[in-house]
Amino acid sequence: MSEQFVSRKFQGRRASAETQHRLPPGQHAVTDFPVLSAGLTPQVTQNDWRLTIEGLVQEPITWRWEEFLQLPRQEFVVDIHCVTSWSKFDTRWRGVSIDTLLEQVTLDPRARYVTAYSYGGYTTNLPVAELINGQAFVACEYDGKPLPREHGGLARLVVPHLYFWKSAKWLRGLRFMESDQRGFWESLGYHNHGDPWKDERYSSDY
Ligand SMILES: Nc1nc2c(c(=O)[nH]1)N[C@H]1C(S)=C(S)[C@@H](COP(=O)(O)O)O[C@H]1N2
Ligand SMILES: [Mo]
Repeated sequence: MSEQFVSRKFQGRRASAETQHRLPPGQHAVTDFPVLSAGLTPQVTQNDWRLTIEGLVQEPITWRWEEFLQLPRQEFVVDIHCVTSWSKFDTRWRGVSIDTLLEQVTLDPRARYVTAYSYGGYTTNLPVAELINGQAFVACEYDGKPLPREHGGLARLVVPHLYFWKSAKWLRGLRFMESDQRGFWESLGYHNHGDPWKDERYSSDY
């Protein structure tokens, strides 16, 4: 009896040691998928949906839903980290890489920062360098199904290497700019960059 207890405890420790290297500081793993929204869930129909790239581009571009669905999609299996301290391993998405979207515009070389803006008014800011080269995508499927509304459907940004508030739900567009402009949470005291591995949670964490 006591031997079994000891060995089970030992296995538990080993399992957590295996996942420990995937947990950024101060995070714990969850198996459910919490919903975090700073307001009501916008109801955008497929007919009304648009995604725009604008700002420092030669010509802005807007996709309608059926045009967006024509773009090459990829599967992404990534760990996500919310600043409220939950992390979720191996989340499986399908979507369009930001690299694929950017193939269709000519970026002005001065474009160094992006504001991602959403239906409902949410915004978040990112350096261009952290959106490209396979680091970010616009997801329209989660776990083999259309992305649920509460998780950002019809489509959301996913930037897994930064805290999950940077992954704007109900994405409406990306605005490319020369200078950095703080988004919704960044203006309210959250860190401007938000790297979970550097524990960049609040503006005071510099
Ligand atoms: N448009 C929009 N995007 C958003 C948010 C939001 O309130 N509105 N919340 C952010 C935060 S704080 C987190 S942790 C994740 C939560 O995504 P989830 O609800 O799919 O877990 O979305 C981010 N993107
Ligand atoms: Mo969050």
